[in-house]
Amino acid sequence: MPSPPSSLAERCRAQLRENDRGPFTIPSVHLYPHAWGWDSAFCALGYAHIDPRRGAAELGYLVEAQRPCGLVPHIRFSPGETDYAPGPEVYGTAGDPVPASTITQPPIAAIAARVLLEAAPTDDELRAQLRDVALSLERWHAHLARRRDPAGTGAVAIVHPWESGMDNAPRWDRALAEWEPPPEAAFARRDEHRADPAERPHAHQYLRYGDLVRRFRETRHDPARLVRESPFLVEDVSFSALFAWAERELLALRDALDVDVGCPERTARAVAGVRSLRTSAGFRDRDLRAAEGNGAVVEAPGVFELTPLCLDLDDDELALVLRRLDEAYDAPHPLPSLPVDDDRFEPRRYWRGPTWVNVNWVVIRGLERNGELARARRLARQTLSLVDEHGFSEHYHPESGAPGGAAAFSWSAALALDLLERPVA
Ligand code: 2M8
Repeated sequence: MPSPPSSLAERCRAQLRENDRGPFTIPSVHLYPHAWGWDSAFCALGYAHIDPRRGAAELGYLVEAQRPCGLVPHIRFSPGETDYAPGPEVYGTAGDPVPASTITQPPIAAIAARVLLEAAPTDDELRAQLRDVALSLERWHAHLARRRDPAGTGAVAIVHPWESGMDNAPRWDRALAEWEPPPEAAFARRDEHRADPAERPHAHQYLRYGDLVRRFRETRHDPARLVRESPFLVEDVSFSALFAWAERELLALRDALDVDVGCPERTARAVAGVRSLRTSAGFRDRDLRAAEGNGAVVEAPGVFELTPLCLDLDDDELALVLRRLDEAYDAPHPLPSLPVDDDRFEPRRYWRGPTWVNVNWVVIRGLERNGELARARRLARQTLSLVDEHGFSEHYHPESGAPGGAAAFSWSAALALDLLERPVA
């Protein structure tokens, strides 16, 4: 007798198990063989509904790679794994005790830690694990507040598009065009052998990604020099919004775990930083290296502009973000990463059009927080049917729903599981 079809929740659990490499979870066997910062934190949110201690271990593995300055790297490299570029030799960390990249990614870990704790609040072993993690997160958050706010606005400035997690989004096009890298900055790509080049960033973007990493290696990863010398320095709306949310969760962990982390003034500053990025068109990044003057607004829209929903918005702010959500990000399979009527919209190319489960998850939780329950439920339903019908893909065509990028992708499974297990109220 054929076995009955498994439920979506069972398939989510099985996908995470399949990508589980013991101490960490690979984003996908097809393209990403190491531990990535925000991917691991999203996976931990899924493990909250399978085995919270396993989720805490995922965060523990990530923060073990913390740099002396407090930065938690965006990649912790797996020893002996060479099928990804750039590897630790390009970052100049191959000889380190824990080879890792030297740039970061949106700090989701505190958000995941809070959900893990809520899953098993009286588990002493879990609490001990999370206490250790929280202390590392405190150093990371303090680093971001101190080192990544060169304009003193409270918004977080990133030094590389990879730090946003939305690598080739149009929002970075102008800033990347501001300087000409030498041809020797190129490194041999490995992604195009394993994925359709029509879904990946262009060579001119990779040349700049490589040039930034090369320059950072030359600064010997001094955090002050990184910010002073990087030709790319942009206050990032989504990074700043997620940081402000993570700050709130770190404060909650302080009370719940009785551990010395979090700082209300720092959290308030992070929130003010996001608010400072508001324009009449919507929330927009600010380029601190723009030729036309320090602090020029980056006019390019993108789904990142909805992420301030994870703050407690006032009525005007909420109305602005909801207007943008309804007007610009409607599609048969929302949310497109770029408005479909934008000239640069490419429905299959990575962060220039496809729908991403992690962004949907942030927007759903933000709508929920701001009392927009009907919208939150609708987007959760649409997101769950997308993964149910098309599998755990890295991203999806916003018009047809067709899967794109790497298959068997961890965060699509982990976050679908979270939406199933913690349904919108
Ligand atoms: C993508 O980024 C990496 C570089 O960090 C890459 O293209 O090789 C992004 O989608 C990023 O957000 C994600 O964390 C990473 C792994 O899934 O892949």
